[in-house]
Amino acid sequence: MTEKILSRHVQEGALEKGAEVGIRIDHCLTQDSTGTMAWLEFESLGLERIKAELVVSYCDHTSLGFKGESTDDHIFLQTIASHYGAKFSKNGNGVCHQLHYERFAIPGKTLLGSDSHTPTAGGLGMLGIGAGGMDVAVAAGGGLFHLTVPKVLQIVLTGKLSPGVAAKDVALEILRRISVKGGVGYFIEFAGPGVKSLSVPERATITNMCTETGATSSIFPSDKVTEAFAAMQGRGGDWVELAPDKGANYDKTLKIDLSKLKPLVAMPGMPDNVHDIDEVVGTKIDQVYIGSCTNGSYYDMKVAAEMLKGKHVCTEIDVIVSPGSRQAWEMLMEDGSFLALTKAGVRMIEPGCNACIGIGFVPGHGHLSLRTVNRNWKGRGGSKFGKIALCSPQVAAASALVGKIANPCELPKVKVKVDHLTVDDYLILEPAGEGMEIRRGPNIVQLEPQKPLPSVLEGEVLIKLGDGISTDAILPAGPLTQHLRSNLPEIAKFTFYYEDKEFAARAQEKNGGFIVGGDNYGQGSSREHAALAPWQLGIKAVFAKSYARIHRANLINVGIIPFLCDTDRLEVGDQLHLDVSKLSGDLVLINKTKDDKLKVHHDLSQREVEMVKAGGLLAYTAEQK
Ligand code: MIC
Ligand code: SF4
Repeated sequence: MTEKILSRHVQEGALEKGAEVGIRIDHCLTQDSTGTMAWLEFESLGLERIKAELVVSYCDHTSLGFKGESTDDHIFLQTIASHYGAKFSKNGNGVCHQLHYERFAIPGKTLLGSDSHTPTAGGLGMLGIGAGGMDVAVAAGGGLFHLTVPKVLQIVLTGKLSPGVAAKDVALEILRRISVKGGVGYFIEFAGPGVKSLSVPERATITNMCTETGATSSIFPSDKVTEAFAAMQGRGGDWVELAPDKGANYDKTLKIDLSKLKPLVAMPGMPDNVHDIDEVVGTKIDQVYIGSCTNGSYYDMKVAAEMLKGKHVCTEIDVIVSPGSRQAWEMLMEDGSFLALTKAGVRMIEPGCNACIGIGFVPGHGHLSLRTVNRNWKGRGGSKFGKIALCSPQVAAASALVGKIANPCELPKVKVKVDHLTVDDYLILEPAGEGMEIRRGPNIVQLEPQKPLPSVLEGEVLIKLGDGISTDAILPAGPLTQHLRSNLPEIAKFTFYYEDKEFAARAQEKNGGFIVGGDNYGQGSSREHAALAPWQLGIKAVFAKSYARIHRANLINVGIIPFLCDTDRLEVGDQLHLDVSKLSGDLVLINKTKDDKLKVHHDLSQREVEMVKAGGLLAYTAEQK
């Protein structure tokens, strides 16, 4: 399926595994925390209008507008989208990924989003890829998106989920088996007789969370189930079939028997810290949060409502429900679930990202919050000290009743069938066109121009980190920074805030320097601020053992070379010297402090080498004109 889609979109390079190709992008999406930068970058391209078939600017991450700066960001996003010809989804309408598969996704087409969970659209058979804002800006302007052609991992599903077991458990099972690194360099394709037992929202839960394996994208076939879902969305005409050819080859295959799965929980730390429910049942919790782009569908909410109807949640904890879209929100009102949840003691919050990135409901000291979201690493919920565990809406609802992790399979079965959906696009605005004045608050700060790479990089190692450093560790989201996403000089002050509060000040004082990471450096979000902020602080290069795909691309886009090397011999304070006048083959890194020489290399393509030499993607794109 992915080969078919790529072959219809490839415009540059040969479609061979491991080779770099440039593909045409049909749809683009931006959201409010990465979108302001993406749109400023789009503006700097000097185009009159967007050129991709459809671009939607969504507001969802800071929809509650708890700071005036975020409100200014929203107005900027609304007016700039309208000016350049993009649709705009207003605050309160829901989370970009859920909205995109509900209202816009088309099987077989490509979607590039400035958010790592863009593969959610794969639940409807669309090839969604997460990228940094600069890549999305270029694609929105009709430019190609470049990627290394991944291998394909086929996951064959058989059987059917048992009552109490959910699509989320499939996602957690995949993470348990292949880990947060197991998808790196792969597209994941779902196949097998079990596929037809899963609805589109259930499939979208799985593709959403395959992001956590490091996969470039993941996709389900587009079949009769997809067709019925598109028809319920009033978009029957958008449906096309998508299936693999008989005898198609895969690089790897994994089998999951849905009927054998049990409820699972990813305990704090990493999304692959997965446990059988039996191992963690009875663990005391302090909060339950049901929502996010992983589990925000009407079906998910309705299941929770049916489980809590006529009962009360435990008053020792807080229970919050935030549907993923206004469609789900309205339907919960129409069918009485909203009232049932409210009477059960649940706090209902408007559709949006909300607690998922720590906008509200930040867990307290030593607290454990049980959530249906997709990420649970340190700092994710908006504080360093609160912990997050991941589970299905079924586990969350069962646990909400007793204030402890509980097994939904031990409760009476609930059956939910969705046979109609309410469509309401009132908060999706059509563009007005060039006449629209772009309104910018003082927080919208234009990026400084990208400067060509010097021939020598010199400076000090400013920080040394372990394996699996997430973009949340590099640049935390949540209440600290969320309102500063459009203001790079200000947000840069929070770089590595939870790892080392003095980092930004030290980097500024020393006029930049180097970062040393471990394995899978930069895993997690597409947030290009995690590359832009170090760039703003004068970081000259990163040395690590391996990089997560999107962060690697973001570093290159801002002109920072992600070097590969054995980092064991590098320490904080080491003075380094690296001649980068020739970027071919191995380079010799001179450690002046230790009087040591270290071989370093990079895996940049020729195009990427040209890009870093120019100073980054924007400078390179300007040079190409
Ligand atoms: C996330 O879930 O980490 C985010 C917040 O949606 C990010 C985007 C961002 O940093 O704004 C993502 O997934 O890319
Ligand atoms: Fe929003 Fe959370 Fe989804 Fe990111 S993972 S898009 S913060 S709901």
